[in-house]
Amino acid sequence: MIVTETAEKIKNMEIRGAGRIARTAAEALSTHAAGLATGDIGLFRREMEAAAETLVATRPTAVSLPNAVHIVMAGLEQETDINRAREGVIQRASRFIESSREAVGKIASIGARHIRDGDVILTHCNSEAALSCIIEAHREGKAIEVFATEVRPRNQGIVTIRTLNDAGIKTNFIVDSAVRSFINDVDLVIVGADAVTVNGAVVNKIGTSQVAHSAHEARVNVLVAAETYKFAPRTILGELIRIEERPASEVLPDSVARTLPHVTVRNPAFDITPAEYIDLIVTEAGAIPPQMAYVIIREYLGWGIEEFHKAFEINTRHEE
Ligand code: RUB
Repeated sequence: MIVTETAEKIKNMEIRGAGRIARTAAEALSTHAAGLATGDIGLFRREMEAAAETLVATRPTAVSLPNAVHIVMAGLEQETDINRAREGVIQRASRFIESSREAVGKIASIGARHIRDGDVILTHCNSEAALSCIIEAHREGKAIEVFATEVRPRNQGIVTIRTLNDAGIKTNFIVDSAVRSFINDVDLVIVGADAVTVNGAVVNKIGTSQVAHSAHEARVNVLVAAETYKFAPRTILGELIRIEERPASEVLPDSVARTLPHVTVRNPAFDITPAEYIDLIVTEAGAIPPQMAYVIIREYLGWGIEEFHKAFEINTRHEE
């Protein structure tokens, strides 16, 4: 039940943002494992795998979700004792949730070092990791000012400006299309990530690549704040990150769309910013140039090649 409810909330974006999605999925797996009233290890494993698949299938782009599920499920296949299997899931989930929170704290202090006193920062969408850097710089006493975008169609910018306002940070709220008009007033762009590929490209909220392109043209640095579990191991095997396309009704009410039979609404939720438009990716393991993404995948996620293949198969099943 908890798995179905959580999956629904992730799908309808009641729970959103790559980090929060990952932690909530881990929590749901833990609660599910604790509540599975069976002494049969085979059945336990099958139920857990079905729950994992339900969660992973909710939103296809944020790699934090399959990575978190992979971490929580690791080793379950080899486990023969039901109690150890249950306990293992619960412990891995709790460790993941804790380390995810710690990661945001580390990113905040590393990211804040890249923000100077007097900087004007632009952010797009609502990223916990990106905002943590901005809030930490403010907490350290740096006089900063922020430009925050609206983020059509789901208006995550409202959540961002509430958080910035609550922190007492001077903030300008602008529509997405005003970024280029203001980019020359900006010293630094900071955004989050839903996925980072092996070649250092960053997948984030639709519009991020336009923001980064404008920043690149204006010689404004672009910093991405991303926990290591947002790096996408499967991209080593050439798998592309699937960009979620959400319902047309988020952009245009059905009543209007019905009157426009020749019009198709396109609503991709994310886009891809190439590595050359990104100056630095701040992870909990340190700030790296995007070209070093491979090192994070190898050293910090530490997935073996067999695991890549397995994850690849799971994903192919979802695509069918
Ligand atoms: C959210 C989004 C955020 C990243 C990172 O998209 O693109 O920038 O998920 O967020 P959506 P965080 O609203 O569609 O989920 O740093 O909080 O993990």
